[in-house]
Amino acid sequence: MCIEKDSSKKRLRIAIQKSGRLTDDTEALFKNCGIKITESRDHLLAHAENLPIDILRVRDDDIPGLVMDHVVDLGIVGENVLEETTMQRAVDGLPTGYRTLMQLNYGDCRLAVAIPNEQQWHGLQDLSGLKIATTYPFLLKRKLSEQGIAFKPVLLTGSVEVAPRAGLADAICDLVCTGATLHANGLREVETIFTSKAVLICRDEPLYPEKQSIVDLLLPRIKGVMAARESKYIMMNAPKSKLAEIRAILPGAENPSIIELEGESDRVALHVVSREKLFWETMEQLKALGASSILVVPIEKMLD
Ligand code: PRT
Ligand code: ZN
Repeated sequence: MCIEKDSSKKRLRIAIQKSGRLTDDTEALFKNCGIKITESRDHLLAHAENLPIDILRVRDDDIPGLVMDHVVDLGIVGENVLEETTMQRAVDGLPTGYRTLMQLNYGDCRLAVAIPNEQQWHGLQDLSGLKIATTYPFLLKRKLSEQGIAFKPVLLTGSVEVAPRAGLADAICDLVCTGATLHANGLREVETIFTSKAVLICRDEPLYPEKQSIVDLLLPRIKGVMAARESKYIMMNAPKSKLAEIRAILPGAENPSIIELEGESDRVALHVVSREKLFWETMEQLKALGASSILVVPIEKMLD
């Protein structure tokens, strides 16, 4: 009992989605942050080998509540689920406190209203009095009541996109990523209700110092992993006379390193980290300015 209590003070507990759209990216993020977990995904509770971190694998819908009820210290969940659950819990009189530590660079989607292709659309007012199938009644209600629109929610936790064809609803409000699901079901997207990404959240009370120090270690690592994913290391040889023009077209680049090229007085090597994607068009512009041997290399880790 004593040991259990002690370890709950020292080991940081993080809830993540057990199996779903956030799982691969979350597991990859942890791996790139140097968190070593050998236990398979079937384990509800996994212990990191090299850091005092325990991972709790659960359904995404349970993650906000686990953080708000102080069962875990941190959680990774989509903002859509977080906002919806917060509103539901407020109505149920349950605790709703949490802190967002960081928005992450995956899990992108939008909650959107879609209607059958053949139905006309003039604006949100068209939804007045309609039956709308959704898993997110609170987010939808918040948006529509801002416009003074009353609707009839049809609560579905899955297969929302078949509701109009099945005669259960006139429209739907569901998560969309590529839009392929809507298209395949004869629906068209007409209004975005909420845009979402995965977020790292923390319980709203101070953590034990041991746990806080792990969070302090983890946050710069997560930032570093995300920055690395979005950055590229660019190398090229270029004429000295064009350096200013070349630097001007490199997106989000910091000061480059300029290196002498042996045996060449008018050309140098230029190395730079670019914080944005480098498109073919930019590479072609660089080439037109006289750059050669242009290399764009992925970065694995980054610490500012
Ligand atoms: O079992 P568990 O409850 O944990 O998982 P789940 O089935 O409830 O959630 P899951 O794994 O589908 O999604 C987890 C989170 O990923 C969501 O809460 C969002 O934050 C995020 N996310 C990102 C998405 C999508 N993209 C997404 N496209 N969640 C769901 N979808 C579904 C959508 O509901 C629709 O059925 O994908 C379909 C549409 O995709 P497109 O690409 O055809 O538009
Ligand atoms: Zn879910």
